[in-house]
Amino acid sequence: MSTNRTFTMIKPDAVENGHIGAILEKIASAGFKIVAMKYTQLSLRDAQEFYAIHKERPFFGELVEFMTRGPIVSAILEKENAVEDFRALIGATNPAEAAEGTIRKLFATNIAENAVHGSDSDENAAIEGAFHFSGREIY
Ligand code: RTP
Ligand code: MG
Repeated sequence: MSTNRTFTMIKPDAVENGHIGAILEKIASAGFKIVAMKYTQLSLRDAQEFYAIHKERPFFGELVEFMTRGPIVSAILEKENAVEDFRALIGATNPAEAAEGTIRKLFATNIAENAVHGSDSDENAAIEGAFHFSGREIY
């Protein structure tokens, strides 16, 4: 994957609350092009592997339970400076600290159920995109 891509998930809370359309609209308006997308549900194993970096954190069990409790939308997005610009668009992990107009400020429930994921580096964007999509699913 080239460095102008990032990976995102619309998390179960945002799906449950009916925010898929509004979040995709924010993403498109910010200039991101969708190059892969699916509506899916993570298995326990998927979530444990995806968030393995957090496995020693106290919130790991809660995070895995949350991320597997319902469907998500996963996508690979393309734009110049994608990783950094997307993190700016989603806002801080804790929506209480997220800037006005950011996706988490608008749609997140709390620090744990925070509506969206965004890759934190080009390297992780490539790893996470490849975890969710085969080469044939990326356009
Ligand atoms: P993400 O990876 O989902 O884009 O979120 P992030 O970089 O902003 O935050 P990170 O530190 O990577 O945490 C991953 C996800 O774990 C949940 N979390 N819960 N209960 C808590 O204190 C807590 N802290 C983090 C959130 O769902 C967070 O996005
Ligand atoms: Mg993270």
